[in-house]
Amino acid sequence: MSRLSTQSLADLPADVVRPGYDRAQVKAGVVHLGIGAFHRAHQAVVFDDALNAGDLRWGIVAASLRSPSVRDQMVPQDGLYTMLVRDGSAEQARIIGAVQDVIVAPQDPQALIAALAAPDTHIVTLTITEKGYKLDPATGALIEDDPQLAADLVSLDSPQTAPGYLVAALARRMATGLAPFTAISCDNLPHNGTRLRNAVLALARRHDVNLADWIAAEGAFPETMVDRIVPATTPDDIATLTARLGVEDQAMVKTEPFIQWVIEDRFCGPRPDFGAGVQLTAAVAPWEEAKLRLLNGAHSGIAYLGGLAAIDHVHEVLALPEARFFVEALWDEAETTLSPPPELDVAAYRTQLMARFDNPTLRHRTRQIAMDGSQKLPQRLLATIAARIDAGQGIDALTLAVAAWVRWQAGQDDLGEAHVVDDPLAAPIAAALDAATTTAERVAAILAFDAVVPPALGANAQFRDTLTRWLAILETQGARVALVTFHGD
Ligand code: CS2
Repeated sequence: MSRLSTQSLADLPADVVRPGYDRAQVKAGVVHLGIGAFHRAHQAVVFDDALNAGDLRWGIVAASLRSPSVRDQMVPQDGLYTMLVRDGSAEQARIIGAVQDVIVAPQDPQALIAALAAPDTHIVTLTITEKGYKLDPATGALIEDDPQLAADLVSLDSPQTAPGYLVAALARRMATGLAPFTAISCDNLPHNGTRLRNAVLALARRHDVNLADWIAAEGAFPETMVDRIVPATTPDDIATLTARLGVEDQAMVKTEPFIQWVIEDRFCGPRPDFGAGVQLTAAVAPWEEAKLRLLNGAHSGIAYLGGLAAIDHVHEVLALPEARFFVEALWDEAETTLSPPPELDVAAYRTQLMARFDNPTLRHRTRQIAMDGSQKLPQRLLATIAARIDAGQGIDALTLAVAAWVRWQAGQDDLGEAHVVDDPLAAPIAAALDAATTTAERVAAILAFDAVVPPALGANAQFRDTLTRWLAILETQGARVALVTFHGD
């Protein structure tokens, strides 16, 4: 079967939307670190919109920081891929042409540094997941004993981390008299721009104080909130699309109609005239907090409770009335901790979120969301719980979600089916839990795990007691009973 490519574009079915610009004329104004499905369905589409609007400065050179798989999917297709937008019934296909090249960083670190240091590069976007920043999830300090970061602290000749690449390239830009690029973190972290800036400045300072001062003065690290649900592509998705296109597209992504990118209006160089889906604002934090605590908080609760109950997809979990009740209750709790931006109608946002979760054609797997819980829980659930406790409020729903995460660490669902706990801290968390013999001891072990649970919260009796109660039910009776119990409470 031949592949999607520049050559096969003309033969695609008429209803497939194609790039409306001459790809040969496009300059690479963007370098992206961490080219996964989320980038292809979110930021790359925004830059593709800019190209379609006639501003040809915004092609993307993308990098994979680990494996060659995305390069092998995309380069034989001339960087082209299909974005399938599924709204629950209909499906729209659009070919995105913004990605010009994919570099596999470990195979060719110099190519990535050169792309980042190129005069045409004005914007660097990152989707490197929470763990890619090499910052402690609870405190935000650099994790100096992380082996890759430790290597970058010694030498940046062949960087190992995303902050390492940025510092190496910024050093070259300074040396060649270029301005820095605007570096935009697109990961689901509170104050993601500040975190990225902190990681870059801390690393730069260890190599060259002048460089760190120059980056601090001239660089820009806007805060952002990114939102679009992008389930991992399955072999079935590819087979169905192949039948529709008549050529195979190994790099396709599937997503929902909704897209939102709120960006702090702080650029140190050129940017496109952003179109649909993008809002520039002075204050991103209230947007980020609302999204993390409502969308992502509920997602994690659904993922662990649904995963334990052996339910594969988000919309299937929400087919249970007790699961819907739990999500609404979690939102009731989270909502009181927010200072939403004036433009955000929280009631309408919640209704819209439930409809997005219900989308039956997305098939978003609970196991995909369950990944990396230790990196996600602090901002999605634990900060919300701490705020509720400070305000003298109840934490029942939020804590049930945390208890389900703890239970997930045991590596078995309620039917006895084994799963891999995909998390950078899986081993130390498992060791701490294995050493405990009772529910109360397991709770104590988790509460003492200060890379995830802030010490003040770990010492709180209300949290400890609520967590113990839910974990006991999960351990003895499972997630379905816990949800029914919650409903009946
Ligand atoms: C999800 C997010 O996998 C996860 O942890 O909660 O990827 C979520 O789908 C996006 O943040 C939606 O914008």
